[in-house]
Amino acid sequence: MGKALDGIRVLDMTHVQSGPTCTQLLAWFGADVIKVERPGTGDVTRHQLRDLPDVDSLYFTMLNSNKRSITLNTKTDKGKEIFTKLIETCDVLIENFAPGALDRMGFAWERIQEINPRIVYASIKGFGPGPYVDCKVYENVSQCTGGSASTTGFDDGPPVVTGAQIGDSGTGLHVALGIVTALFQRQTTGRGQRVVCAMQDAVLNLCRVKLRDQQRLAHGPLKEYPQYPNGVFGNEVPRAGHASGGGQPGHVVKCAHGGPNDYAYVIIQVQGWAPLMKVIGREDLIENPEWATPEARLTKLDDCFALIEGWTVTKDKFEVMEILNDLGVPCGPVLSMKELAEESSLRATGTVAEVDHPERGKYLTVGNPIKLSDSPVEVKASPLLGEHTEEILKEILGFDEGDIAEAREQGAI
Ligand code: CAO
Repeated sequence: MGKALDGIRVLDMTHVQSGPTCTQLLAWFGADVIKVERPGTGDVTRHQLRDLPDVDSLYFTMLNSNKRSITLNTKTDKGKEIFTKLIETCDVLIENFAPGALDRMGFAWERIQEINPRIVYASIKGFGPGPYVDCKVYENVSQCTGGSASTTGFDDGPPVVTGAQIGDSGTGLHVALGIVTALFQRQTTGRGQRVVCAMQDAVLNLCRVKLRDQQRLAHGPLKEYPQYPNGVFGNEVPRAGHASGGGQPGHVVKCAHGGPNDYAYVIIQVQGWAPLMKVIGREDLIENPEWATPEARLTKLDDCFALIEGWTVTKDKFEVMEILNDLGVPCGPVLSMKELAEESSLRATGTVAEVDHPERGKYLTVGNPIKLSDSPVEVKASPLLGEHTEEILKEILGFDEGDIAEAREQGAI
């Protein structure tokens, strides 16, 4: 079966996490992704956090599957010549270097357009235009500058960064949409365009509900926050602990066994109150006016969840899920990475996939979470450094053995 992005060729100058997540998605959807890496070293993550000696790290292999790798020093004359030819034949160029790096190589947007007016040129940076435009940025920096850290954690503790890589992988997702949208518009205009996404902007977009709350603060306390009614609200959105960001109160509650992840998250919808009280043996509170309505419960949400926890601690988190799900109460067990890796339903859908790598052997990765009915995804191994250099030069640029030897002599590949 064909793939959604068959025929689209991506010149991938990305490294570390944010850019590679984007191009991995494009590769899964069928694009021919050509990863350009510096000869000798390649993407820095090949060597970072290695679990096995002399083998590409899981960091790299889990972000670069289904791509081809060409080594190319784009700072040499021959390297620039090859890079220019590749730009001519590609539909997309993407990079996430420190600000200005591609311009310093001699490839400003104006020059790229001259070489190929149909190319979509995407960049990821830490910040958009403004005081920090020239700064280098990593994941946790963007979580701090995009509003996630200030709104995550507990009221009496410091700002907290999350395990979800919303700055890197979150921005990669945004950029993938930008690229596909630009390719769609190219069908009518015939022109490529510039796609830029700053990590600060992507994180803020994901923290949209917190900017909502910042504006609500001007009109009174945030009643679903744990600070209400006894705590103090300042003039900035406080950290909400485990409180649900929506209008439906929710909280983590302890379950049986007492392990670090023996918890479940339970939400009290209006219609969930009666079944919840019934299952925990407090039918007396179902109609009690002190407890029966969301308004009445708002001032004692801690008490509500303490009551529920009194029941959940007697049950396994999976039992809690099963029982409450049957009652239509939204809830979920807190799953560890070990449990997720072993979860058979995620294996069945390909969201967790086992991949065979020529040097490392079998390893687990997160497959494509976006499922298309007409574009199946087979997760393949990441490329070895420069694995496809000759293949790409021959197949795409028509190089012969002599041309390749010359490029090699000049240190370009
Ligand atoms: N041939 C020749 N030179 C190459 C090359 C190639 N194939 N690939 C990269 N280089 C050069 C770059 O041109 C750059 O050179 P100059 O400094 O002379 O312009 C140099 O390698 C280093 O690139 P860099 O500055 O991007 O790398 P860094 O390790 O110093 O910074 C990072 C890394 C991530 C902080 C920075 O790239 C950045 O801020 N990127 C944008 C935001 C981003 O994506 N961050 C998320 C990363 S994941 O947490």
